[in-house]
Amino acid sequence: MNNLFLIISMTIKTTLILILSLLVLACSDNGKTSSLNAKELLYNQYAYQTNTPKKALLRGSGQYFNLKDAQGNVVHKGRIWEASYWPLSGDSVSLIDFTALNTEGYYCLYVDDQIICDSINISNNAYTEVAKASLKAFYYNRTAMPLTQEYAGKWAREAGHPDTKVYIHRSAASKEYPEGSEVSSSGGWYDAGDYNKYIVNSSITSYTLLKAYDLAPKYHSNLNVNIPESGGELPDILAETLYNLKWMQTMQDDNDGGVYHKLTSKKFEDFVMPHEAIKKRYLVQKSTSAALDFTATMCAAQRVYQDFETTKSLSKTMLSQAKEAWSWAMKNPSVFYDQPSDISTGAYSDTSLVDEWFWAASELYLSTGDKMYLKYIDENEELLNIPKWDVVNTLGIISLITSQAANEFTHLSELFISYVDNLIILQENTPYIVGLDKFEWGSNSDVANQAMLKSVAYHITKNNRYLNSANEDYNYIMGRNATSYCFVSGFGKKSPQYIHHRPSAADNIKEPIPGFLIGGPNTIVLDDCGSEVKRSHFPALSYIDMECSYSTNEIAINWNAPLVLTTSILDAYEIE
Ligand code: 9MR
Ligand code: 9MR
Repeated sequence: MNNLFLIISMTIKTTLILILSLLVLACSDNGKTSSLNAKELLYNQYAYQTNTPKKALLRGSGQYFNLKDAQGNVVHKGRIWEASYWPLSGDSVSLIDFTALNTEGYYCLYVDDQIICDSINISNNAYTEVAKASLKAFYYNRTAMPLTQEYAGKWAREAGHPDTKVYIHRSAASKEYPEGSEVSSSGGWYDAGDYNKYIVNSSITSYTLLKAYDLAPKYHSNLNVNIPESGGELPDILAETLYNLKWMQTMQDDNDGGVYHKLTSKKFEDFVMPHEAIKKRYLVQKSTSAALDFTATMCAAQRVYQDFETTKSLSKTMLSQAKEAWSWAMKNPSVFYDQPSDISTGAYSDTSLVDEWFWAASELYLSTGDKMYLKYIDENEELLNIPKWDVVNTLGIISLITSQAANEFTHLSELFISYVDNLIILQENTPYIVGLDKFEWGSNSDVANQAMLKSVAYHITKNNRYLNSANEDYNYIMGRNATSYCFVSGFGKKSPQYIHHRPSAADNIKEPIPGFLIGGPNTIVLDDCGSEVKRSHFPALSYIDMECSYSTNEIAINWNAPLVLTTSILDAYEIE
């Protein structure tokens, strides 16, 4: 009897899995054939900014399109060009260009007189709310303090992880702090959908937010995102970043200047609220990469915070801590992070530190003016690339070429601009108008980081071409991509609902916490939701809005920061 029941239930389960797989397959790789006659518009689902290029993409064919306003008047007509195929998405799309339409409003798009979409928004205000929400997202990821209703609205929650009592892990034991010693290392942001805090990733994130301020100080001085510090001396973006920097400062061992790589539980916590995640936490191994990234970030911070009364003296401490960390790295140049066997959380390990040396030396030079650092800048110069947690030399270049010492580094400015020009060529030659030729874990952050480089290129050259190109990256993120999702939680007609983010999953609130950029499509881990959930093998399409998909649907501080930078720069330069 039991066996019979088992066989029947297994048959039902297998049939269900088969149907589900067929459905998923039909919506992914085979979508090409099944949607041959269906037309789908891929577009910025939030808003196109007036006076910028406005492009959408059509899946499926058509001869011509027109746009009608709310009264039903045709306000724009255009031809639809032949579709082009992209091997990374496995489908073909045609360009729909309505750049010439510059009147604010909501429009309906018709292809060959058939309605395709009724909610294209053209607005003078296409960036502000996204800039604010993506910055506010950092507040929602704060550790060690309650999020009150006044600031967090329905996402108010109890404080999690005070981290006033964490333990020295075996890998971090020293004479002064033997294994098991209790220390305090409070504050900062959760890294991502998990509850740990990692120096390497905190560094690039904090730096990027500081750069967003540095490129548009006036804009940020007026941007209020309603956090507890709003209205104080510091602009919100600097107050928010300081919340994390102060935690980073506690990660240095003041006996030797070394910096612990991470503060973490041994294993990832379950999907529970922060205050319910109470596994013991540890300071784990000092590393050279942590020391160098810490050096760079503290120097960049020192130069920003020295201009404010309330943080003047703190900024001096930041610089002396940076120098201590640099000295430690000089004495310990090859201490690569090596994940201890009893720890399984994020590793952020890196064995190629040329770029970290370059970045740290660049920032030290800018903070001290000491020519001895020039030697390290010269020795460690590398080719430009898209910034990432383990590829940071471009951050050093950005600092040098946007600094008062920029005239000493004109060759780097030239290299930088020609690198960005090539990104634009790639973007212009890709059917999806995005400069990606591969999809990594966090592919959306590669798009956002490209937009950051273009924002910097605009800052240097004042050539609109760079802002227009950054704007195309923004349009990709807001929905004009192969998955047809708007990748920022809380925005757009179709956006992620089940992000891999423990508080969003455990809070019993239907909507995910807004303002988070999800990692986005890639094929690096295809079975994070189990082998029965099939994802597309085409990397640009390989995304699933399920909580289990940590490789495509997680959020992370280092992915959000370039979105803050780009949207705030696009917004600022509209009004400045
Ligand atoms: O939740 C974890 C996420 O933050 C990480 O990015 C990811 C990759 O390291 O791992 C997630 O945790 C998963 C673990 O790796 C495997 N078991 C399931 C965990 C939760 O989905
Ligand atoms: O962003 C990281 C990505 O480049 C790596 O391929 C991936 C696997 O190691 O880890 C990502 O970082 C995760 C970190 O390890 C733990 N917190 C969540 C991060 C985002 O997924």
